[in-house]
Amino acid sequence: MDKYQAAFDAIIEKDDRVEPRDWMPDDYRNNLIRQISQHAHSEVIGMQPEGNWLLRAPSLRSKQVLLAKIQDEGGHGLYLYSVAETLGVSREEMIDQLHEGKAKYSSIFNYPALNWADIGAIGWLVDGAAIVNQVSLQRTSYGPYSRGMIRICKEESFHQRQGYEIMLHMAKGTPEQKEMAQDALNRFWFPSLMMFGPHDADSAHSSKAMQWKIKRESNDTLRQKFIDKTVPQAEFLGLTVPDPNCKWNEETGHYDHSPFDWDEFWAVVNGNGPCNKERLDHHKKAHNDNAWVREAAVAYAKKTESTLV
Ligand code: BYC
Repeated sequence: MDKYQAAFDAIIEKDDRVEPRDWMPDDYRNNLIRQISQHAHSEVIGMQPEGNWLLRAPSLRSKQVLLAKIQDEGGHGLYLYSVAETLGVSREEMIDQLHEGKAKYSSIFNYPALNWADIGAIGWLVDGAAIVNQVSLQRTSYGPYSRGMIRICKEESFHQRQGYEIMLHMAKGTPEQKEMAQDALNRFWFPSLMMFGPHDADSAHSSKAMQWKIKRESNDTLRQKFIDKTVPQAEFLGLTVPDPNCKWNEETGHYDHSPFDWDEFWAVVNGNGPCNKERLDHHKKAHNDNAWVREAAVAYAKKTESTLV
């Protein structure tokens, strides 16, 4: 084995972090670029369903809080694009791959946010699922990704509370508000569980990613953690998880669940969800409309550089 591979293996073995200056196998680098760029795209595309409700927030306070949350998501996208850039891919390339349909983003953002209760469900369930995944990724083997996750998780916990607060108000509000909260939970429950990806046996990248300690826990382990944390939160709200088989199992020490509709999952992942086209079209339009900002920034940087010389 050559000395570079041996040095890389030692870092992984010792649970140290791989840094951008370190030699790493091409497959490790490419797997990270794939996952981190998809993660970044998810943060940015994920601003759309919530952004749709900014001008219809029911109070000034809720509008301020939602605005802060959405800005955080944009910030997470920026940290993650920067992390991916340390692996030798440019932001332009990543955006092109998104626009060409070669890079994915989380399936959950292809579902519509139909009303204010959905904003609660997104913060509670979608950010809640993201936290479970991202807490695990704080220990990922690539240093810049791991450090980015630590900061992102701090912000995500505020997001989860923002959503849970909305759900609490609605679930304890009028019967109509409670019905809206229940309806939002009904629609977002299974799509949130599918954020964790396919079952372990069908997860193409998991085995290598776990070996390299990019992923520290499997898709199914994280999904189960999320279910176990979230069902009692639903009970506290007086709401019912839309799964008759979701019951505490004394033997396993976990909640059971029904099988998932993987046909729906793959349809959404492969571009045929309710909002895939809308989300991508919106991103492309914003990217093209704002090209002048990027051009101005580059021109300014060049001018500053020539003044300095
Ligand atoms: N949606 O081998 P697998 C947020 C793809 S945003 C779409 O298990 P892997 C927020 C997968 O990419 C935070 N595609 O893959 C923002 C692969 O396809 P490719 C979102 C999915 O990578 C705004 C194929 O299926 N969090 O919090 O080992 C507002 C096979 O899967 C999905 C992240 O992005 C999916 N759900 O594991 C509110 C977490 N699942 O690449 C909130 C970072 C799987 O071969 N990502 N696929 O074409 C990860 O942790 C991992 O990539 C996953 C999948 C666990 C998602």
